[in-house]
Amino acid sequence: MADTVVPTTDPDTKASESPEPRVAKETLLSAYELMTTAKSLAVLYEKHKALTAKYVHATSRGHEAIQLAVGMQLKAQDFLSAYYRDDSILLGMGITPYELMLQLLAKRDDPFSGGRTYYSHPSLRREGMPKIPHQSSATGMQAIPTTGVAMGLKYLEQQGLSEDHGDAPPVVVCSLGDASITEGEVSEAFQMAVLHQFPILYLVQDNEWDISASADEIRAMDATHYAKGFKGLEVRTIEEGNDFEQCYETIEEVLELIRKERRPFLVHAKVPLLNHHTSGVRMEMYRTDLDEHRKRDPWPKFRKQLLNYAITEEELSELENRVQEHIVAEFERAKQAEDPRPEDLFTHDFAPTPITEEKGDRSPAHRKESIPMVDCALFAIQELMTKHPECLLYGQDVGGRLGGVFREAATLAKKFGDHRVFNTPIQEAFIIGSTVGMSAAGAKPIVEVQFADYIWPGLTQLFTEVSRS
Ligand SMILES: Cc1ncc(C[n+]2csc(CCOP(=O)(O)OP(=O)(O)O)c2C)c(N)n1
Ligand SMILES: [Mg+2]
Repeated sequence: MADTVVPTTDPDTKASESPEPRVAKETLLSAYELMTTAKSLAVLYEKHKALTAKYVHATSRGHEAIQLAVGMQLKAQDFLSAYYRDDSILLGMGITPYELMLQLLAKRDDPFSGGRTYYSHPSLRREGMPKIPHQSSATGMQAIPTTGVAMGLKYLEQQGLSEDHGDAPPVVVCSLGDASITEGEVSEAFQMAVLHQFPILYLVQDNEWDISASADEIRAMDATHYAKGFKGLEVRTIEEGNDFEQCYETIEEVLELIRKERRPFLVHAKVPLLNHHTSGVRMEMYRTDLDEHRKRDPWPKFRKQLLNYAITEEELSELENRVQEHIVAEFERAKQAEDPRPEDLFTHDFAPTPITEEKGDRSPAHRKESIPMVDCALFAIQELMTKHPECLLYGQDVGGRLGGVFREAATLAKKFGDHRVFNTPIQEAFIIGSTVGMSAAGAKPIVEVQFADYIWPGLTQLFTEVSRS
């Protein structure tokens, strides 16, 4: 590969003394192929920037090792919230370079959005792959809906309503940048995840940058220290988030624990940022630390490790050439792919509703007395909860002790149990935004915000996440 210094085998290591890899060799070779692909995509997009920079995009360059470690270990039953820099997670779970390019170039066949969203803004419901609910590009906001997915999974498990996946029940991965976790919404999500012990992994990729603002300007602590305030959130810090084997082993251990013990984890991986923030915010404008970050490039590090494991130079060069030829050919193909048609504006709009006409009588003759509105709401919720075991109610003070400040949930907790009707902390953003994830997991949440005035702290979730889900 022309743009990289290729390290050679450690001269002190003879073939007969090659150390044994800690991760299976086939896995390492697949990961190397994917890492080479991710790196080559970034180089290719840069080479063709006159075209590609018309479409805003960020690449995973520098973050590949930790992302592949996650993507390669997700299962079809899992859920993922990918960040805009996570093209290596997508490659790791089986999305092809051609599919990524279709999104980059806003083509009609972009599998995520039919050409509507930026590169690496995925949403996916495909047989055999983890599900990715649609989310906005407002940083940190995804923590709430994604934690809602884990809350939904846990609820369905408690009620005996979940699908049987044997010893590998689903997990949820919520990917975040180091700067995004200062958003208040992230703290609401962490609070609920630890309070109720949800099966979720918060993956924080720490490159110490927030566009052009450096870590020391924008936060008093890193993710590892921040997480310490959330009792019950177990943390793994990966100092060398550029080391594939270390990342793979840590993620393997953590995912297994979450699958088994159904509780939240945070993995904090320290990584270099080797490409532009995005195609429009270019590194040469403000980065003075590039030489230091380049020393931590995961690609040459991985290559060197493979040579030490007695994989030959010829094998690696052959693989690299194959990848290079493939992505160049796929780029030509993607450029020729069809653009969206004008009429596509009206596709993927709203799901068709089965309810198209009003039935029944709003003023039945036999009903003489009027019923107070609050009772109507109570009876309606009761009816829904009786009919649908996947239906639950949460909000402030709706739990069994009071049953709502207007007694609008009186009797419900007694009838349906404390797992189906419960109090939340004072966090309207979580109450509203979590419904997105709950629904994606298959639950039917009904939530309450106590007074109209208190809806404002949750309105962002309504606009950024609920409206786009
Ligand atoms: C709510 C919101 N505010 C601001 C932005 C603009 N923005 C886009 S990326 C970014 C930096 C995020 O940094 P980090 O989370 O560390 O991710 P990195 O790009 O470093 O991988 C910002 C501020 C946004 N997308 N959403
Ligand atoms: Mg960052």
